[in-house]
Amino acid sequence: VQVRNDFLRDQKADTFHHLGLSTKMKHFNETFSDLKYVCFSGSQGRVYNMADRLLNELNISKPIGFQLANICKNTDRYVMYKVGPVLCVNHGIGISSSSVVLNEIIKVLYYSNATDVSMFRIGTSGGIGISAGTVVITSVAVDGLLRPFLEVPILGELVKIPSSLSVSQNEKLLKCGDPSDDFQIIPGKTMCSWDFYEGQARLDGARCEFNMEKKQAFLKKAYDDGVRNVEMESLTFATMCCQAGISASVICVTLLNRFETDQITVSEDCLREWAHRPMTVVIRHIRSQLCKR
Ligand code: R2B
Ligand code: URA
Repeated sequence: VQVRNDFLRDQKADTFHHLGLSTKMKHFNETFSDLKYVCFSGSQGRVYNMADRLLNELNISKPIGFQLANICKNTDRYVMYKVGPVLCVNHGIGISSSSVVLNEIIKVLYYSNATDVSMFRIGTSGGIGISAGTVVITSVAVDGLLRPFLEVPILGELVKIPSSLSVSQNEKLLKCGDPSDDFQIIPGKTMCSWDFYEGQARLDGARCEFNMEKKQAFLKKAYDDGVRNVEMESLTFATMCCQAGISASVICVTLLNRFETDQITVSEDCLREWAHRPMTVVIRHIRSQLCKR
């Protein structure tokens, strides 16, 4: 895992403010040096569910009475669980929150000399022109102008950060479907917006200055450009992991078809079941990769 920052090489210790961790903590290196996979999800609950499933589905040996422990217990910003070589962390909502946690996790992996690390964002999204419940593996993350890079103001100037996701890892994930699955796994571009409402062409925000025709025309333009879903963090993953030399994939279930509606009205049970779909695909992938190690 690489960092693009020469200042870090001379730094004696580093504090990860939002994780409630520091390199000075006892057992810091041992805790993280064997990590091979980091699975991110937006919410704390989904991260716990993923860790719990990994514990039961990966054949990880555990002492009787073992319980998952939150490594970030010194803060309530993020939660983090370690299951063998897999770390599960939540990233919150949006580019800002996911950028903060990715900066800190990449540094944690760098300081602890972790090698050959893969990262996954296991999330939810709005589908474009595909049935709700479909799992989309992001081929290219694009911004709200459908451009494949992240543009951020740094020192008073707009800087374009290139983005890229792992083609080979995506191919493997695409093959992780099972004939018994009642959902499809498809590749597609993902639009990463800065906002859930106007930024995603929604008509139901507290502010909306366009009409239905304009919304549909934009979604059609995105669809024609290959975009199949919209969410709020894929560009952070595609830029930060690419620059750190980490294979990254973004795999999201779609909760609605945006050509049809803006509101997410499926039942809670259905949402819960759908949220497990991308987890199932990633667990199958990790299991098959661990067998080869
Ligand atoms: C998908 O769902 C969240 C917004 O509801 C956001 O984190 C995202 O990318
Ligand atoms: N997450 C998003 O960002 N957009 C949606 O429409 C659904 C989930």
